[in-house]
Amino acid sequence: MTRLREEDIAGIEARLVRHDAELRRQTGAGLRDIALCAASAPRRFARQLQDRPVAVLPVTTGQGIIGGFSESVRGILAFLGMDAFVTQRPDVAGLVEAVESGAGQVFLADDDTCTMLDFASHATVENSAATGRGFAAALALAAGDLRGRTVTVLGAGIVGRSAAAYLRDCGADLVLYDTDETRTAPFSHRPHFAVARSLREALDASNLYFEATTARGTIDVSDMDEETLVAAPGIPLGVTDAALARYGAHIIHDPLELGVAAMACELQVAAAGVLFDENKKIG
Ligand code: 2YC
Repeated sequence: MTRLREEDIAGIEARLVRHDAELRRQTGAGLRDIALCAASAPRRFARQLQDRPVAVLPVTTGQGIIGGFSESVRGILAFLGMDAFVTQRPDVAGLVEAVESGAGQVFLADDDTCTMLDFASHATVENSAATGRGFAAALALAAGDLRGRTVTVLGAGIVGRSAAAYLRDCGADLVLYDTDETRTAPFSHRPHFAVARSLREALDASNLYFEATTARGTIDVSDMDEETLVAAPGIPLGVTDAALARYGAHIIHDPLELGVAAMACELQVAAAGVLFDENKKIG
């Protein structure tokens, strides 16, 4: 999992309104509606997001706290309409504080796992898979009807594979490419999936790109035109500066917002689903 740097997330809270407006221009939907699509959540869940406080818990293990990370997560959750706060203390003391303050959910991340948990339902979500669905939902909204269209997925890690599954459910055919062939091998005989043997072949297969690699400059200005759409969760951004300068409006990217928003919406759906089932059992 790529570890964000302080400079990657600086200014997220201050530019949330502007980023939401950019997402609306690119996809027709704002951050929260994209996340609700990623979670396959009925519109009624929009209300569900606001029912219990969420504690964001700094974690000092491993490489330690990333300056601004917890505050950025809190800002994103608050932007979705959730009652979110950062605990005063980190680690175990922070968890005690979260529980004692009546939080219904907690968001925390160490160097290996980034998750959001719901106490009542025991539901959990994980950042990478949710990020894949968040960016895939944005690409699907921007592209319109994906049935019969091909999407190229660059990078077949958890994010890329999660996006590929979501985009397949939207009716797309997928072309996957990864430098590590063991990651794409499982897809080579799956209907509606193809594995590209080179980056060039993958880029030539479509003008809808999902860039989920850890490489820089995967997509260049010569790979794009006015019809191209790119969803790029990869950190660092896998699009060259020249491509960004010329086609920035066609490139959906942020370091944390869509992933956290998708996690939050998926957790509400999962938690409500469990509680709904339990109510059904009780009923
Ligand atoms: O500040 C803190 O609490 C740190 N322990 C947070 C470490 C997050 C490490 N993970 C990442 O930087 C990225 C994020 C996009 C989420 C997943 N990986």
